Amino acid sequence: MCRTAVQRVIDPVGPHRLTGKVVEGFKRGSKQLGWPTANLDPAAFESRFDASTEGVYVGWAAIRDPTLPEEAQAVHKAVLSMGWNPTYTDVKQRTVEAYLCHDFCGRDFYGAEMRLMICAFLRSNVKFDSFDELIQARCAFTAITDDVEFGQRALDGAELALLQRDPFFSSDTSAG
Ligand code: ADP
Ligand code: RBF
Ligand code: MG
Repeated sequence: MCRTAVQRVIDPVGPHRLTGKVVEGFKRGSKQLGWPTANLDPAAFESRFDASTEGVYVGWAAIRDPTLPEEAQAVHKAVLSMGWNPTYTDVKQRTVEAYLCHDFCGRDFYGAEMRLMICAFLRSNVKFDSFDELIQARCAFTAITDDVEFGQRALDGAELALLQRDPFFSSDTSAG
């Protein structure tokens, strides 16, 4: 049984427009959790938020990589985590990492530019007891799975849906 209650809200923020390269992490998103997360280069966000800013958010994201099929380069729904991955003790750097709601068919896109618009806060990051125990792993898995489902529905709301067509995603310059 999962003992950590997870409550979600849809609290509009910003929106915050961030542009940066997709960098490598610990490779746990896809392998351990079942949800790959494109990690944004810290240079793109470090000066934008103070160190206490954390949480699970929803937004929109686009990957610029001409080697990807056109539909893969569209503006996708994104459910993202910002913070210190409190469940893990080896994460020493704050991450902004986004699951893009699109099937990239096994392709990765490390080094590509990601434009990420953070639109609403869903919940705080939770420190799960331990990832070594199956019961906690299942608990966290369920939490992220529910975030993705809840987040996708939240982005269908009129106010957040409109932001998918923000000029940020179509302009040649990436100033946020
Ligand atoms: P890392 O720890 O290096 O971020 P992950 O296991 O989190 O590794 O996998 C993330 C990588 O998987 C991304 O950088 C990207 O190249 C790729 N990827 C494939 N599909 C997706 C997706 N739907 N959302 C985010 N990243 C994806
Ligand atoms: N990490 C945590 O330690 N606690 C969380 O509550 C948490 N929630 C997340 C929610 C979503 C939607 C995503 C995409 C990630 C979340 N993470 C959380 C980050 C997770 O630990 C990280 O993606 C993996 O460690 C792979 O980098
Ligand atoms: Mg990742």
